[in-house]
Amino acid sequence: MSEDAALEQQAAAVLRGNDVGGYTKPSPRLYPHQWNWDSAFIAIGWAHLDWVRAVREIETLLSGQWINGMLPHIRYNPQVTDYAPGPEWWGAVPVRDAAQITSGISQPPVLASAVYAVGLLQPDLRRRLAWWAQVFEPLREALLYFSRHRTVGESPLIVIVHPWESGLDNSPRWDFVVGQGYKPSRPYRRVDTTLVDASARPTTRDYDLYMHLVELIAAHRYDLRSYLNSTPFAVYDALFNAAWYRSAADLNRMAGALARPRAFDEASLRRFRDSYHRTLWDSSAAMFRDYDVRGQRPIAVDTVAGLMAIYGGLVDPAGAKAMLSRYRARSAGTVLLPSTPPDQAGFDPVKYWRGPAWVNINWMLIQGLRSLGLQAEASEIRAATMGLVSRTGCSEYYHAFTGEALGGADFSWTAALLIDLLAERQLT
Ligand code: 2M8
Repeated sequence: MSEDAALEQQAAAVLRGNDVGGYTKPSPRLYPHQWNWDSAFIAIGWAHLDWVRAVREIETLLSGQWINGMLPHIRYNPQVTDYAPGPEWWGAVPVRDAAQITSGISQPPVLASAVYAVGLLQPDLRRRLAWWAQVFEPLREALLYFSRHRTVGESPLIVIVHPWESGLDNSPRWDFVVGQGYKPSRPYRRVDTTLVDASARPTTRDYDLYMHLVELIAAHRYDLRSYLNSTPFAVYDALFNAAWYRSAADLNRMAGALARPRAFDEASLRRFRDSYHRTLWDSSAAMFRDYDVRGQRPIAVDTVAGLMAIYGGLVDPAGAKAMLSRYRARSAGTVLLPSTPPDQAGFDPVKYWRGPAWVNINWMLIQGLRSLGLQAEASEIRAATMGLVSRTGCSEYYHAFTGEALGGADFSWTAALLIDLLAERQLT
């Protein structure tokens, strides 16, 4: 068997091992429920192995959609109790299907882009279009939720309200809030540090903030306008907003294929793109930075989130090349690409989103570079990513300097996106 075939088999076994029927656990014990952006990435992997199973993954995820369109970050499996925080922290949530139990915040909106990619992997045009037609409205509403309920004043940029919404939970970008010492009013438990070495997970101070924000947001029944003045955490996240923009563009592509009106008109997308540049671009860092909406100031911390405009299609090829080469120069001596460059205060090569390399982030950059026609740059990151996984397996993340496997083992999005990268290699 060739090395690629063996890798694919290994990755497929990870997905099958984490498959609980309707959804795929991100990892066997650490993350037993269904996560929003995980399932989007996971569906792309499934689409190569079993297209019907990919569709099922997304259907199950969409069954947790709220009345207002929000797609929560966790859809809880009621049979599972060894994850914290459990649903009791979120209280009653307005899910369309009252039988579903979810968290009360969202995650980077990559789903519409994943649905576009999964659809393209269905060669039967009628089946592809029939499925896109079925999920089009829920996807549009999931994106519109942010424009309707998560914007402030005139800006079309989207406010995230919890570090968990960023997907990059303990990124040094959020240290300015962690440092303020917020704590929840009630004791809470942690399961993660009983499963993974605490040195590779967020700190107690991080979790104190996470649980404080859960209490605050739940107490205000998930209405940003009601708690905006009392939350310390309301930010324009560069990755989240880039993901929204790419999803909006991909939904428009699906609308085109379905001969329907566009989901988002040109003028509103242009306004979004202009605001993204005006509010988030930092010329000294040569990348985008997040913005603290409460403090009305940019967050002067550089991480890989600042490159995600490449994934979003928010920069031109020359801009993308310049951003990437600057980031890579700052990351000399690391594996590709660290989640935080080593010269950034707060960098830690082991700790979760503070330095280690992640396959989903690399994969997103590869997609963006390819869309911009930067094939050589995309190929280099793709080879490095496949190298990381082939050396140490489908891990959650990888040590920024050594590539050592860290976090949860048998990690689903790593497996799924590896399958996608392997398939791309066969094409080229
Ligand atoms: C991590 O986040 C969860 C909370 O949502 C956790 O630490 O328990 C993050 O890496 C997040 O981006 C990811 O979606 C989730 C499941 O893989 O794990």
